[in-house]
Amino acid sequence: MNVVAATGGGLLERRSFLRSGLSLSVAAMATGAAHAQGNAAAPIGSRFPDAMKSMGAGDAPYGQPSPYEAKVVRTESRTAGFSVWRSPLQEQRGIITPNGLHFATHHNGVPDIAPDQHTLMIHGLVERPLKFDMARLLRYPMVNQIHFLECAGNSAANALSLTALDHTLGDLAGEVSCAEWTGIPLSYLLNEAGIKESGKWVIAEGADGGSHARSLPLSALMKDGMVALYQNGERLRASQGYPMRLFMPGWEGNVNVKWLHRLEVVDAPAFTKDESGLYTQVLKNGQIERFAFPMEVKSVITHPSGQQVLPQVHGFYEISGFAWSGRGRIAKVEVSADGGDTWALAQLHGPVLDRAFTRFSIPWQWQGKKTVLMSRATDELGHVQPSRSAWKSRYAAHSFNHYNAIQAWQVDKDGRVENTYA
Ligand SMILES: Nc1nc2c(c(=O)[nH]1)N[C@H]1C(S)=C(S)[C@@H](COP(=O)(O)O)O[C@H]1N2
Ligand SMILES: [Mo]
Repeated sequence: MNVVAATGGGLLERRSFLRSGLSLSVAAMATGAAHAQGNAAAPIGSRFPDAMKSMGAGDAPYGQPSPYEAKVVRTESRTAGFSVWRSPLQEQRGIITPNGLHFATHHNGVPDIAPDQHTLMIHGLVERPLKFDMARLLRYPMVNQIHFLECAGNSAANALSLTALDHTLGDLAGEVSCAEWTGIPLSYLLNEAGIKESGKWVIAEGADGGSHARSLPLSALMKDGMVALYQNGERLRASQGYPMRLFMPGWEGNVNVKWLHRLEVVDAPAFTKDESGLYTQVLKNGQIERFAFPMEVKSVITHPSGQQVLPQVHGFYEISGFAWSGRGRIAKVEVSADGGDTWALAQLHGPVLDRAFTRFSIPWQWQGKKTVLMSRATDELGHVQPSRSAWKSRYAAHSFNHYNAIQAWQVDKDGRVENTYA
């Protein structure tokens, strides 16, 4: 890939790192021995680290993260029964969100549902109303698909706050995750029930306290909808809708009804509270935008990102992050290390999947100056992430759903990284 070598902000051609590791980039700079020292490998010590000298501990029936990673957790914000758990995106590599770190939004808490008590009902404008218990559902053929899931309200703070809040990436934009979902294509179940001519929409309802419900176009459900039963190879977490949820790849989180127990085929949307109140947007001209299902193209740099501190002044760093689009694959990600004056193409790390996180990276020679890092993703349909001001010009001042503007990080002279509006 051809990347502009050393753009204004010190972005490098990808191969420059592969040739020489961390040291050359530093040595090549006329910054003196002190910095090269900082990058040198530690001296080789004893061949026998302490852990080799005794018997190890026992293990647990269900594996847990290392106790040394105990700080890598979701963070909660809660108003009455409504709680949001944001994923610490800045701690993650690769593209799969570990199940324990998957973000979550619960409008009425997490219901306790025993699978042998739970059923899925399909009724309404169908030839044969059906009720499936778990044992029956588990016999259907299933598909495995890796997809992101993003709350429509992700990044609301950046949409609403007049000044950029100094938060971590997870706290700013952690209402998105990416997992392998395994389940039954909804078309199998709907076809078995037999849709009547007049059936055009489906109301999906969850078995939680607030009767969470959304209306979805039947045609889209037949094409893409899944009743998801597994998440990254194990049964869904309670937090994600155990024992089953609706999954619609690329669509706003809210329609992915958790603890799914009922699908009613109808001829028109129901205008439930969840779609008429919370999950609509007001446009600049005052018009209401509703049923805006797909999440738009977006990207975030995971490192360096908010509240991280670059461990040494001047030197080599990898800039890396996630890009995703609810409309298809990521085509390219550009990175700027000078506040948007110049841009260079980042490397996309495969697999580049449809409606999934794509990992990107680019080497960077930080020159020790105050600067602003940004990433800008483009999807295969040509949609490009807008600037914050372009995004704000489309929506009313108090609108915050579907925020996908470019995330900018200011790097201070002392290496501290902070959210900024560029
Ligand atoms: N039954 C039910 N389904 C629900 C919700 C809920 O509160 N109840 N929250 C929705 C919202 S707002 C989002 S963003 C996604 C979040 O899915 P997750 O918690 O698995 O990340 O679930 C959706 N499905
Ligand atoms: Mo959401």
